[in-house]
Amino acid sequence: MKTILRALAAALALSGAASVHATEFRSADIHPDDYPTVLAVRHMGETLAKATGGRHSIKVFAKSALGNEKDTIEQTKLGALAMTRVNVAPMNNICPATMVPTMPFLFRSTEHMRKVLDGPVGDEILRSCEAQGFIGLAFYDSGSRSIYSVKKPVKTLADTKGMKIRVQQSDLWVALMEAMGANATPMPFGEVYTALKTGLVDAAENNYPSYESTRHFEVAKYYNRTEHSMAPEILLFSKKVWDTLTPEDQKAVRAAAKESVGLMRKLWDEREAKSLAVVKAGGAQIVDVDTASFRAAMKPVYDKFLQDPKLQDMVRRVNDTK
Ligand code: BDP
Repeated sequence: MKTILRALAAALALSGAASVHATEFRSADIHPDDYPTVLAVRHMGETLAKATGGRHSIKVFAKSALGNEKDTIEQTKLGALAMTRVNVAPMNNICPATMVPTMPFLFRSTEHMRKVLDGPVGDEILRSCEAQGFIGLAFYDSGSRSIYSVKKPVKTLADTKGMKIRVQQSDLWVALMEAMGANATPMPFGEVYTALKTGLVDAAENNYPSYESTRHFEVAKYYNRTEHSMAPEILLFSKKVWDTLTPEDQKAVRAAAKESVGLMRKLWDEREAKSLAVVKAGGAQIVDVDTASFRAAMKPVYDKFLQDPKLQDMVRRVNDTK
């Protein structure tokens, strides 16, 4: 797979030499066409086309057409793909600063999360991915994530003990679930429905829109409001492709990405409300949780993953953001 990707990257790099002419940047997403992240990147493409007199545009490949998030991150790094929209989780191992906004119970509210990600800490995290071959363009909302389970509800920390819970592919996420006493099973998003249905896992965790769009609510009907993380989405541009662009065009790409954040937030808020209604109508039970017991169990996660003083300082600044 790696060799094929490298060959593809080389071929594209050659054709990329002509990038002063019209370029359609390919961007990947695992979500369906009507999902807020896909709509927001399409909108970004329209803004970019206007700003560059049609020289640059974006084609979004939705529904995992170009692979799961780990694959598209790899392709973006190689320059075979210009952009990808992923959650910060699969970047945690690659770019450690992305662990900060993933940390459990870090943000106090949506407003707090948005303020931090719009400010200097957000910019530092985006910039920190450059050394790994990615231009971090923007963060998108992803609401808060909660555990949804097949057989029994989760009300306190005692209920997650021994539960097999699917997580995203990140060491931090594995530790987070282990701190809850659960057995973490990392796997790509597209495999979760079957894993829940066949009993490979007892539970998964996500926000309302993903719980709804994947129809996971049909197989895991208890949506337990643990709200343990607000890990945002991140928009990544390939450094390899970036370096072929003129400074003006780089500016236009950045501006178009930033401009799409406002629309994304509006679409997100609407979709959260709509998804909640859909899952409830579909039989999901929304369970209230003693979140204090979960919060109290998270210290080992902070201790293990925030040993770097730079990351500790970021968390302190997040906490100080009013
Ligand atoms: C969704 C994110 C998506 C992740 C997915 C997951 O939007 O990027 O891949 O969760 O849990 O909320 O894998």
